[in-house]
Amino acid sequence: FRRIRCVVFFALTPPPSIKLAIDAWRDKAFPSFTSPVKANNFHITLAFLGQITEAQLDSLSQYIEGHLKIKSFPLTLDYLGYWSKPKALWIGNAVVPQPQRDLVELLHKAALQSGVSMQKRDYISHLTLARKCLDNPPAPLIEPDFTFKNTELTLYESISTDHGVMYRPLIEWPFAP
Ligand code: 3AM
Repeated sequence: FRRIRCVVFFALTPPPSIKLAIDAWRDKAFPSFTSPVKANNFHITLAFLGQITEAQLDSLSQYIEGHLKIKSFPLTLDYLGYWSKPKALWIGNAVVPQPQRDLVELLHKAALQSGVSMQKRDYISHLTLARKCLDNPPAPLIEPDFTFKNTELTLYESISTDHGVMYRPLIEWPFAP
C-alpha cells in the first residue's frame, strides 16, 4: 500500500474449490460471455469504499480489529440475478446470513468512523459472473447451488491492468472458527 490512494472494497471470498466449481458450472450453463469475470476474481462485495488514503486505511483496520466478533459462517449461492443497467449477470444468496448482515453494518460504521463516505443503498449480496452482458440470458440448464464456509474478511485493491481489472488482497481478517 505504498501509493497514497487506491480503490478498495471489502468482500467475502469463496474457497478455490468453489471458485472452480462456479467457473465450471458457468461454462456448462451458459453460452460464452464477452466479459466473463475470471474465476480468480470471484468475490461477494460487502462494502465498496472507492479511493481511500493511507490514514483512512489505518483507521479502518483499527476499527475492524477492535470490533470484529464474527464467527465463520456458511452461505449458499442459489439464485441467478441480472442487472440491466450495469449489464451484470450474478448469483446471489436468497438467504443473507445474519453474520453477513452484521459485517455489512460493521463496515459501514468503520467507514463512517474513518471519514470514508459511502453510498447508502440496499445491500444485495451477489457474486458477479459476467459484465457487459447485453441481455438477460435464458434460464440455465442447471440451477446454481454452491455452499461454502466464510472464514475471513478481505480488503481488496482494484487494479486496472492491460489484461483487465484485477483484485489484490491487501488485508485479511480471519473470523473465529
Ligand atoms: O461486486 P461486483 O464485482 O459486482 O462493480 C464493482 C464491483 O462489483 C463495484 O465494486 C466491485 C469491486 O470493484 N463498484 C465499482 N464502483 C462502484 C461504486 N462507485 C462499485 N460499487 C458501488 N459504487
